[in-house]
Amino acid sequence: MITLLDYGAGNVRSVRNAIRKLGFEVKDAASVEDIIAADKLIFPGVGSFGLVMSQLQNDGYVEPLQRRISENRSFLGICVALQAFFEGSEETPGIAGLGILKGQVKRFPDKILSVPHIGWNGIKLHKRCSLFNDYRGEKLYFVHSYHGSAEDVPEQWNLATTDYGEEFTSAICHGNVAAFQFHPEKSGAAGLSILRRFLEDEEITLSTPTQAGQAGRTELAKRVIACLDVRSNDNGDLVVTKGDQYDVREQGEVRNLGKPVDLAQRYFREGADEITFLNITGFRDFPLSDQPMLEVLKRTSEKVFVPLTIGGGIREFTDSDGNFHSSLDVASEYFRSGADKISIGSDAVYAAEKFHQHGTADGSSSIEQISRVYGAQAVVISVDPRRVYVKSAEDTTHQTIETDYPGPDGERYCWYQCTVKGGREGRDLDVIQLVTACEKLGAGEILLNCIDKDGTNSGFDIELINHVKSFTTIPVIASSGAGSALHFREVFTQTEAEAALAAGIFHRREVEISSVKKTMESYDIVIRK
Ligand code: 1PR
Repeated sequence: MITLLDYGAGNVRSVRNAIRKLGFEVKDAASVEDIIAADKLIFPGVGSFGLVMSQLQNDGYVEPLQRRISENRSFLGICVALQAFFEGSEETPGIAGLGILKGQVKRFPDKILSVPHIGWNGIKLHKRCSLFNDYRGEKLYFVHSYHGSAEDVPEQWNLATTDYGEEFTSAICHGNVAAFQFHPEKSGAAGLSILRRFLEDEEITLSTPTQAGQAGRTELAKRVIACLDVRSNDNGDLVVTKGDQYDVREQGEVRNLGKPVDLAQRYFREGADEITFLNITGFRDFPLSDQPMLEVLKRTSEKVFVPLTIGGGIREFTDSDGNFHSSLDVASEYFRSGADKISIGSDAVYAAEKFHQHGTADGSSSIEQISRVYGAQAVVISVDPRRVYVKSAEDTTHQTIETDYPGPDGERYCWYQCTVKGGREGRDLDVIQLVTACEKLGAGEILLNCIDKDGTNSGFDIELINHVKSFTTIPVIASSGAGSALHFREVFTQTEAEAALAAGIFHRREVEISSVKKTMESYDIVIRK
């Protein structure tokens, strides 16, 4: 029986599912006695440092946890739970951590790096540790903006480090206490093998320092993401569909390319680094009444152990009984159902318009609300832009680019207009206004679609991606237009995008994820194998 320290702040379902998948029962810690008596205790830290620590304070768990750790009793912390070992964090100054390790948790420098650090990176093990007996050096999944510095961790605790700009602490271990910055429950088979050792072994054994720490720098892989646009067809069945420039109907019928859970499982098996679900009619339906979508997420997270993002309908809503639901309520329901990140489309456009109108943030937008509780790394902005051609840059107040692909009347300039409601309505906001506002409001990643390219198989809009990349420091997922493995090479060699997403070519089995990765590797693009 494994005891889980869950205070309901995020996607703890995935950890629970991973433990069950490995054949163990899970029980929630409900009292101080549970923290003390637990045979094995897992603490999946989700949310901001301040939220985690104040929740522990409120529940009276700080002292029992410190005692458990000092007595070397079986404990595994994940992500923010590793950061909680330090004295404090730049994320929430003034809030004390557990103080087991000296020093402050720091933010990655976003002047020189894309922050958050999202994706699959390596680890350098500095000791032999039984938790890693079955580990074969695979990359593991990280998602965080803050980190413990390697130099703050004493030798007796230092287990693994990772490079992202600087060398940071990715695993600590002492006695039967361990904590990881990466997510074993989201790191595919490699992560599950580490988790299995923690669950199965009586004790953790640590031995002599290895030379591995002397090895070269670890590298963050470029991610390949499979996207499932989901909606009900005319019979009311939830199906994966795919449009051409957002038109998903063919001879009047919604195109049906498969069942969401089955397809997600297939992509997990085939090596997708992440899976994204977009509830494409979410802008008009109230998602919490859309139980099938929540069910899809719950069932997928039982079988798929890589990150899941869900988008569509993340906004505040008053239901037919007059009950108000904040966008945070909607997002929380998705997180509880197994989402690691939520993606906001239309509502991000409205928030950015308001931000530019008032010149400041007032804390009320969905982005701010969700980011405050779950952290920026859990908030993706899905952008649906389309090109608007102009004869010269002076013909518009919007940020233009000079394009190599002129418009219908030979126009050499264009700007990218943001749309809402699945591309149905264009707004007086350009993509740069959108991403700069959303970054300030607390978004952690941009899913950059392109209506002109969507479903065309003609390749990503490289000009758009470079345009956006030059204005933002948060990671960008290139999307729309992938037609071949070489298009992934193109996007990763001609832009700084951190990830590339495709839908149609994977659904129609025109290109396998493995061949995309093989092609990328042959051009020396770092991949997760
Ligand atoms: O506005 O917050 O409710 O979110 C709605 C979400 O649904 C947005 O993320 C929006 O992008 C998406 N969406 C709405 N309508 C459509 C549609 O297709 N009719 N899908 C739609 C957008 C874009 C991609 C697609 C790639 C790759 N799909 O994610 O999967 O373009 O396709 P390809 O590789 O086949 O070219 P809200």
